Amino acid sequence: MKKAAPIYVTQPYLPPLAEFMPYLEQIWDNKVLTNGGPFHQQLEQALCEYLGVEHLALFSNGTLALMTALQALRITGEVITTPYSFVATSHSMLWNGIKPVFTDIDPATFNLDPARIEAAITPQTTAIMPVHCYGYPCDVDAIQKIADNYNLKVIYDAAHAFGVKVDGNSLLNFGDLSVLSFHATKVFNTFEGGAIICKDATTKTRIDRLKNFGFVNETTVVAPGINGKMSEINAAFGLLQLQHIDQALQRRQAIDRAYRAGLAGIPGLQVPGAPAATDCNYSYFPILIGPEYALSRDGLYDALKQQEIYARRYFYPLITDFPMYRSLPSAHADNLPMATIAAAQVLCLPIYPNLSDDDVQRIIALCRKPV
Ligand code: T4K
Repeated sequence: MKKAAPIYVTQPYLPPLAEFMPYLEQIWDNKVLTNGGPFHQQLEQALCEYLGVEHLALFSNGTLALMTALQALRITGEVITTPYSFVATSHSMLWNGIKPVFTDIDPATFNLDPARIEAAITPQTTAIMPVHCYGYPCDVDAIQKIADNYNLKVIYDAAHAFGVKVDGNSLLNFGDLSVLSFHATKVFNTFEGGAIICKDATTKTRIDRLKNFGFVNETTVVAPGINGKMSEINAAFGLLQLQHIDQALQRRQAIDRAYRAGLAGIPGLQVPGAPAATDCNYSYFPILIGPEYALSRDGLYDALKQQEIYARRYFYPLITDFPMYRSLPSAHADNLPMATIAAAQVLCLPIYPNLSDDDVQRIIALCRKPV
């Protein structure tokens, strides 16, 4: 019998190569490779329309976009954030000389628990950087209330939240800024890429300058900017991806439904979900493995691995376990009991448009009977 191909936690969606050729021909003809060329302009416009946001600045990746978002709002001192994320969230602060202050998550959403934020505010606090983990919306209203009371900025790390809506409104419209990632592993990818979403033209201009070394024109530099520009190849690919995104999201939704049906009622295996009134993007499929399950979380991870199914423990270890954060007082496990449990229990199962129904059923069967 033919051996099954390995299955990874995700696989990038790629449209037919032939559809990309005309874009490449255009780039080869006009010789504009970067620095805000025509595809870059078109993709910014197209994404604003698709996502339902006012202003969007493209970046070469999500991490540079996070770093620039902090610069754009002149954030200093301390920023309250979550330990339950990809390490880029808090790395963006260290690169800006900012001290991250970690607070615990709400186990229902894996996102910052607003009830924990207030106690962590000090005179040095200038902002909150929550993450819409797995694309599950943060409690945006409660977070905004705290921000308003204490005059803090809110920058959402929305790397997982492409296309997510709450009550029909884009999740990206909350807070002062939101940051997307278009990395290969994301729902919408441009190979590498990212974006900052902002609400007014003045901020957009500042962000555009910051991502281009601070240049205003040929001879004027107004800020110590960086090179964060998205290239024309990436932007062209994004335009093509956008034509396929609805189909890709539908397929993700079908897989999500199949998993939910197939994994229901297994002792010790919980399937969390986004709050009602959320239009999800099905970017990840986290499950929680409790003590009543037949194996430990790592036992299931290994059992799947033996079958060449590479689920991932997003997010284990917690950011606060890494050496550059470990010694911060807020990084102590006693301060983060819910995040600590989530990091020990979560396993993200494979989900991506090209995952076949047969493979989904095979993964379900293995989760049902792992030994
Ligand atoms: N904030 C948050 C909350 C984030 O999750 C991320 C990124 C960021 C900020 C930063 O955004 P970027 O600067 O990346 O735009 C992956 C991604 O590299 C990372 O982008 C992502 N979060 C994170 C959650 O996941 P790894 O270390 O798990 O990647 P890797 O290479 O192990 O990929 C996972 C699987 O995907 C592989 O086993 C196979 C498959 N894969 C991967 C790549 C890169 C492919 O099939 N093709 C590919 O090209 O971090």
